[in-house]
Amino acid sequence: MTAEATAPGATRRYDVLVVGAGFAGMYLIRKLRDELGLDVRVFERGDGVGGTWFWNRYPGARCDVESLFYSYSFDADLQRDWQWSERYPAQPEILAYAEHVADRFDLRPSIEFGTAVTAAEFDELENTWTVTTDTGDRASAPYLITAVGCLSAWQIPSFEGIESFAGEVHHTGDWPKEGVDFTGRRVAVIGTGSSGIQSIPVIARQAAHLTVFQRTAHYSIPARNRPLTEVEQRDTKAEYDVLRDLARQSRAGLVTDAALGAALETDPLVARTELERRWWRGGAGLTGIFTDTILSTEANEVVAEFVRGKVRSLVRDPRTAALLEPRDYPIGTKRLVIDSDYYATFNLPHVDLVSVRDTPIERISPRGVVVDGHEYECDAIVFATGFDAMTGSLNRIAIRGTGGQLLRDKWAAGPQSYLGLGVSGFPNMFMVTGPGSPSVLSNMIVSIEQHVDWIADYLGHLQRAGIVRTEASPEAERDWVEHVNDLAAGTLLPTAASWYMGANIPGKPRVYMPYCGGVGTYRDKCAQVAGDGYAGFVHHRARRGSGSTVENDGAVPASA
Ligand code: N01
Repeated sequence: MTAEATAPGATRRYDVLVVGAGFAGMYLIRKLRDELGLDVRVFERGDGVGGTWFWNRYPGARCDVESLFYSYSFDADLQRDWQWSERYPAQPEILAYAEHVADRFDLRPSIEFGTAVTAAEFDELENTWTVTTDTGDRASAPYLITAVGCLSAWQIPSFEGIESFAGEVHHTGDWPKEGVDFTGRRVAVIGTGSSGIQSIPVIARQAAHLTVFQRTAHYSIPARNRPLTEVEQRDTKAEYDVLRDLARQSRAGLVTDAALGAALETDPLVARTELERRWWRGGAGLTGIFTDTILSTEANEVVAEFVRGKVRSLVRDPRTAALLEPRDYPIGTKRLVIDSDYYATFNLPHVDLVSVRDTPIERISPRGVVVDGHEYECDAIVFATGFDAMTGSLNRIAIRGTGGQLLRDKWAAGPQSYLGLGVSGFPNMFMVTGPGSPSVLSNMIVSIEQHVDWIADYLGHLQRAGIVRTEASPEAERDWVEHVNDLAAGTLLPTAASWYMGANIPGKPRVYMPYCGGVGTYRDKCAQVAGDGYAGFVHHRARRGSGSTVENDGAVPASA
């Protein structure tokens, strides 16, 4: 099918509208356009592909998933041909990979760059979605797929006086393309999550002086990043079929070492040896060492205290070390950070740490950051203050479903979805890695591929069956939300004031948003739903004349 020719200003018609051209939007084009033959239109607010990796160009930006696995698996030639240079890929290399994929599969003609979707509305008579963009254009299609990313709506806290600051202001999630030169300048970094921890050592190498403002000390593990050898690449690629499959069935979309067992039942010497081994190997394997790290406070403390010991040995000044020791939440309940030289950076004479845990930032002055009456002068402020995660990028679009209901209103008390894929009251709309799916708790590319494959299979099914409208049933959605909440409640995960909980945004409801039951289990559940004729979705078939008939009532229980 092709878009109908339209007069200027008229609504253009397609088969599928997609919001976002990150890894999800790009694979959607490949799947829906090239395999199903659908006319797909993607709207992307950036002027290039890559999503997260298009925007997050801050110094030191690097993925915490190993490059050989942070890559698409859908095309054997692509995964064989592309050469990664390092164990953990840096942002420029990931962006180059995204651009290569866009060129290789000729994806760009399906994308409208520099175009943000501001509104999307479902027409109940026509069973179509119409989107409006910031350029005033309108386009409509039977299906709307959001591929907006989970960490795209960056946020700067509303500090008093912020607009009075005379120097430069940057947010890590909206970094200038041309880069920023901090040579000889006094820099303040506010925030010590993944973005802060990755950028601080690199900024420190340039800046004349660096002041880091830390509210919560986070757990950070050395990445031990290094160049990849030819042999590693060749051998991994030879085994890709098996390894990718294991990743798809795993907990986090990664091939990892098995756990030793429960922490308190493991011989302390064996436990310590394994903790050391994983620390020295680097990467995120530390929290997976015990089966109960995320389930029991005592077990968690074994790993947490091990990391604190490392902080004490890496940071020479005992007062600074004490501030950097993470104590405010169980390890693994906020995103574990993978760093390069983070703790050692605080041994440099021109780097200072200011704790704003007990005395918050008072205001921003024309000359710097004011805490407890003291003005820390600087020439530039880097806000590494994170994102309105998971729901922010969806809620900023006025998405209206049946009865004119706004998605952001429906989600006022927290996101509700069926499988993180569909939302009751929002027919023919699918979310890639939406809240209620493993998404941010997993290797995102594994989860993206699973969602896109599932959605594509479903669209194929709908077409073949002559179904014109599908929608998650309220019962299936309620059961799924309950299941997602129950799973989280059985762990330590909701105990941290994390962005997973919406705790970083004032006024945002505190709900544990991702599904924490594991990628493999979730995948099986989605396959089971499809196998049961898309149980939990209500289907309407086309009928001659007006309206449509209901094929099923979606009442098949969404048991988990
Ligand atoms: O954001 P964050 P991020 N005053 O929300 C602090 C992914 N990612 O951009 O912890 C003072 O984690 C806030 O303090 P606190 C990854 O999933 C991945 O770093 O709320 N401080 C915190 O220290 C990650 O988890 C990669 O007390 C304030 C920081 O700002 C996610 O993106 C790299 C404050 C925000 O940390 C988000 O990471 C980068 C205030 N008023 C990002 N408000 C990799 O792949 C907030 N803060 C490696």
